[in-house]
Amino acid sequence: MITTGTRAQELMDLEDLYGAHNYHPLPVVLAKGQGVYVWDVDGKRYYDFLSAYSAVNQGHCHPKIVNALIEQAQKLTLTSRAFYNDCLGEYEQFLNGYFGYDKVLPMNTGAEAVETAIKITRKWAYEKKGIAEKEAKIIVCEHNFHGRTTTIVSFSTDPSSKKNFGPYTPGFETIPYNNIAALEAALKDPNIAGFLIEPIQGEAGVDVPSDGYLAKAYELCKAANVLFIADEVQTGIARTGKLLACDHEGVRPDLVILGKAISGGVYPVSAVLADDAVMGVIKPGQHGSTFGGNPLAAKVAIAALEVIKDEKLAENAQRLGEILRRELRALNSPLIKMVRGKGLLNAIVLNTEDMELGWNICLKLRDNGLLAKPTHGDKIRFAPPLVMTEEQLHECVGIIAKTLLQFEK
Ligand code: IF1
Repeated sequence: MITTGTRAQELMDLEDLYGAHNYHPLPVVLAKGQGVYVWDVDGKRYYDFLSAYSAVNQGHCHPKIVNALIEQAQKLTLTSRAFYNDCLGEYEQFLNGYFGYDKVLPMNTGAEAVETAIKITRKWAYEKKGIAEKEAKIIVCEHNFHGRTTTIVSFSTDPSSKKNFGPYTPGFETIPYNNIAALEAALKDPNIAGFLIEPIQGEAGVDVPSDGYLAKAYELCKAANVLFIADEVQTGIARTGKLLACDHEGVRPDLVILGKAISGGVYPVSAVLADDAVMGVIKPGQHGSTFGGNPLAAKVAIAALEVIKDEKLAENAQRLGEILRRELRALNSPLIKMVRGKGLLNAIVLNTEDMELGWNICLKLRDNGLLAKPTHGDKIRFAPPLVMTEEQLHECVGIIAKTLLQFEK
């Protein structure tokens, strides 16, 4: 039964009545986005401190990216890869020049790109490393989040992501995150083909590994002839203060998985980057996707990546992230156990046993004009668009401070 009353309530009721209940959104109904702001259906403005989980690093509806979409949409949107088109080759050249790889395999969603990287790694294992067919294994980390397909949830350690989606895809070994000894031990298995890792674990609550962990892990993988596969879907595209999070440690992954902000949140675009020695295992007809690398995606992604460099968004994320963490720590709120993050990918860990507190604080942040989302009950992610100014950041810290005070006994 659709309840009458506010427009917002009507729209929430429609989702409840006609949509699968695969999400539990914060009760706010958004209708407009521009830069660091979003507006709800009643015209109330909020700071967006989630950035669609780091997909709108360039800010909502960035005019350069939207214009690229509109212009191409009036020419040619989709050809499929059955034919060539006048956008893909130039996009591939641009992307490889931008990130410094030989080849890109274009896909659409982050999970598709992760699945693509898994397929490439397995094929490389059999055809280049010489592992016996069907014996290849990929090391993953506890508390990983790489998407929601059945193969990806097969190696999730989160019961709610995994339960009752079996039977599970075999061929994955799980080790603790940020633990070199565990990786060293796992790499002794001659059937290991790759190590799939988030440079910072986002969904786990912005778990930043120790300095040097990525570099040491990369070194161990190289010594064991194992592919280092960086899932930069959430940490990439300047979010952590460098173009890629691996850049903080000078690590050049064998495979880079990109998504989200590669399109500035304007269109689903993802990609896997690798050099010829790895990407060369994929032959015509062995992998693909109807929309992968379509003209719209190509033009939107070029514009979105140009914005990152033109507006120096990595540098801004680096500078503002340091200010944000410093200011949050300076609040000395009894509710904050820890402030952690890199660039503008941050989270506070709450000092609480109450797994509802994160949600309740986010409801109050919403009332106070800032949108954020809790993860795992006691962590709240703070990840605004990278176009934020220092003045806006200070205003947001004020909103957070005011809100936390409303919960302090
Ligand atoms: C949801 C989480 C974040 C990702 C990494 C691959 C993917 C993601 C490191 C898959 C996607 C999204 C999925 C979205 C919410 C969000 C999320 F909370 F689910 F885990 F960011 F932390 N690798 N993350 O973070 O990319 O297929 O979604 O394009 O599922 O609710 P996708």
